[in-house]
Order: sequence, then C-alpha cells, then structure tokens
Amino acid sequence: MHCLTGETNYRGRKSIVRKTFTTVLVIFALVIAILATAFGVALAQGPGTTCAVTGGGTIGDSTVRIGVALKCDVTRAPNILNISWGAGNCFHLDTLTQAICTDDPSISPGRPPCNCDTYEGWGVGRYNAVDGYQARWIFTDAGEPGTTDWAWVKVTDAGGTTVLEQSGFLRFGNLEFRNSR
Ligand SMILES: [Ca+2]
Ligand SMILES: [Ca+2]
Repeated sequence: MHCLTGETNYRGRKSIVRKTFTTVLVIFALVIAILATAFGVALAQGPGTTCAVTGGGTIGDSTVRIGVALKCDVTRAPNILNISWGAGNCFHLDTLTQAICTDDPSISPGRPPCNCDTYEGWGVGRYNAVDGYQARWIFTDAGEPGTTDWAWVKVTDAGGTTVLEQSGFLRFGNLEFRNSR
C-alpha cells in the first residue's frame, strides 16, 4: 500500500513537472517570438529609412484606378502616382509636395513589418496632359488581400475646382506599406 501510494505520488510529481516544463517552453517561445518581431521592426526602421507605399487598384465601384509607388519623403525620388478614370481621363503626378505617414492603431498593414499604414499626400501634375493640376490623397493598408485597403483621391484645377474626387475600399488590387531606404 505504501509502495502504491509512493508510485502514485511519483507519477503525480512527474505529471506536474511535465506540465510545468511545457508551460515554460510555451512562455519561452512567446518571448522569443515577441523579441524577434520587435527586433525585425527595429531593423526595418533603422537610420535613413522612410515609409513607402506601392501597389494600386480600383476604388470601390467606380472606374477610378490608381497606380502608386510613393516614398514618405519629398526629397526622395522617384515618386509615382497615376490616376485614371472614365473614358481615358488621367492624372499623372509630377512633383510630390508634401507627405505624412502615420500609424492608424485600428488597422494593421500585415507583412512586411512597417511602422506606418496611412499615407496622406499632396502633389502637382498633369490632367489629360495639361499642367497645373493639384492632387491630394489618403491611402491606407490593412494587409492582404487588398480589399480592406482604402483610398481617397482628389484632383483640382488651378482655380480649386474639383476634377475628380473618389473614395472607397479597393475592389481590385492591393496597397503595401514597407520601410524603404
Ligand atoms: Ca496600425
Ligand atoms: Ca494591403
């Protein structure tokens, strides 16, 4: 009887040790994963990096299509924004004049790690090959697929009259934020 009780206690202790070991392993793995993510983000955000957004797509149910390769730094080229809509209308960005990139806490850009997911920009360019037009836009990246990415674009003439304004989630396509040198 004494031996049986001893065996039971031994098995009980063995089970507790196994559970404790498993718990420690899980916690250790979690800590490693958190550290690796933080380290990866820190590496990706090293000196000289800036946010950038690339990609494109069709905005909502409209005919408005965007093609984007923009750095969040007006001193770094190239910066590309092409907007096309309707029967052959297009806006081509010539100069990026202002860019603000931020992190919206309510959305996640997914992979690759990036410290921003929202791009607000201003620029000047050509509407149907005529100079003197201005554009303003906001793009957000909510990961993949791009159907939860969102875009707002507005094109105005020199007098401030709106030529195009459209907003919505992307029907086709994808926007991707990343850290760029
Ligand atoms: Ca975010
Ligand atoms: Ca996306």
